[in-house]
Amino acid sequence: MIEETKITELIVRNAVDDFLENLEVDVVVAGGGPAGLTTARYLAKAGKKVVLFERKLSIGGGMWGGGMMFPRVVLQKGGREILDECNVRCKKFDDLWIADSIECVTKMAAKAIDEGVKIFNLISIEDVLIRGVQNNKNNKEDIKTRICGVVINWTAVQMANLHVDPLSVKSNFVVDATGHEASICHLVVKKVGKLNTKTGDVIGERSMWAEKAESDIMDNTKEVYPGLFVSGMAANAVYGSERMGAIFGGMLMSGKKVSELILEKEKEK
Ligand code: 48F
Repeated sequence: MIEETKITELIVRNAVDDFLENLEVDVVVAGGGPAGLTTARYLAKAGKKVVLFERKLSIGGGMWGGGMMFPRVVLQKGGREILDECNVRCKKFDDLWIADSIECVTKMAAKAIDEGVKIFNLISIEDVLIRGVQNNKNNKEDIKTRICGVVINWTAVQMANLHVDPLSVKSNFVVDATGHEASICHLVVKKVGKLNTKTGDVIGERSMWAEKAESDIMDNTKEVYPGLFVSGMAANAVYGSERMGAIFGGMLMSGKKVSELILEKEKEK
């Protein structure tokens, strides 16, 4: 017999257990687009406990729509190699590859989940946790502020503009993979302090120049505030580089790079 209340109980208990298991993690990834999914996958593969929060109902960000809703994305060699690991089929044209954007999102997400990434959808990061930590072992007075987690709420609460207090998740690192918006960096500037950009602010992305944008993104992928890294389009938006349109290699390679930077930092600890 199928009892409605049993269905309810199973759903609520299971979801709450999952939530409680992820209150303290190694890395929080903000945003489930191509950069966030790649960052999260590599970190989980390296054995880190990773939780990814996606504001929308579906993960995949701007990848589903390909270029102007033609469901294809273009990649260079480095991006294609990353997609190969997710078994996405790519066709070669000279020194570029093309892939089906729907196949990309579904297979990248499946691979990330298989590696152990915990994805929560319909949750928005609306603030960060910040603490003072001792910068120098020998000097108790030398304190620097550091991001050490996120403040979250249901997206539906935000959309309805309801006055409902949020909850928090602690992490060693946070990755802003929120795309063009760079929403975590914006809120850090507003509430916490200056980023390590030329102006201390989110500089904002420039007009389209695919080649330059794809090369700049690798330099822009870094720690932008203690404990906070940027990955994907957010990196170019924060440091004032160009956008690239429907070529996605940079998103994937940036995602991979940020995972390597975080793993190096973890070793230093
Ligand atoms: O926008 P998005 O796909 O960013 P990305 O991974 O890739 C960029 C490309 O899609 C494309 C491009 C390629 O040339 O330029 O635009 O850098 O994915 C960002 C995700 O973050 C979510 C948002 O819904 C999207 O799915 N997001 C944004 N703000 C928040 C968030 C937030 N505050 N909390 C949780 N998720």
